[in-house]
Amino acid sequence: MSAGYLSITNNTDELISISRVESSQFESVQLHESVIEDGIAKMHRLNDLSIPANSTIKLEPSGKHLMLMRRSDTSRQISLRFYSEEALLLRVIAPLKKRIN
Ligand SMILES: [Cu+2]
Repeated sequence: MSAGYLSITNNTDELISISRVESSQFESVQLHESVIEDGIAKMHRLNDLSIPANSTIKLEPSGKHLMLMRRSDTSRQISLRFYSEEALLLRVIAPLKKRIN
């Protein structure tokens, strides 16, 4: 299992909601949020990711992130597609890194 971190900027005047993320290199990609409950770090699955008009959200460790499950190749680059309902919003190519903490 891998985690995906990135910043996404919405430079339109309308809220954008990302409802689905896909990668042909993983069996599934989920939107997650890390929270602390009773002193224990947990992750929740999110149904979507809202980016308010003219703002940037950060997917980062101990916050919202992508959970990339069951990888099906060995490439050093990960290709991701972000959708709002059926509309493709964004394509991202990201490097794969070893966890450093
Ligand atoms: Cu997660």
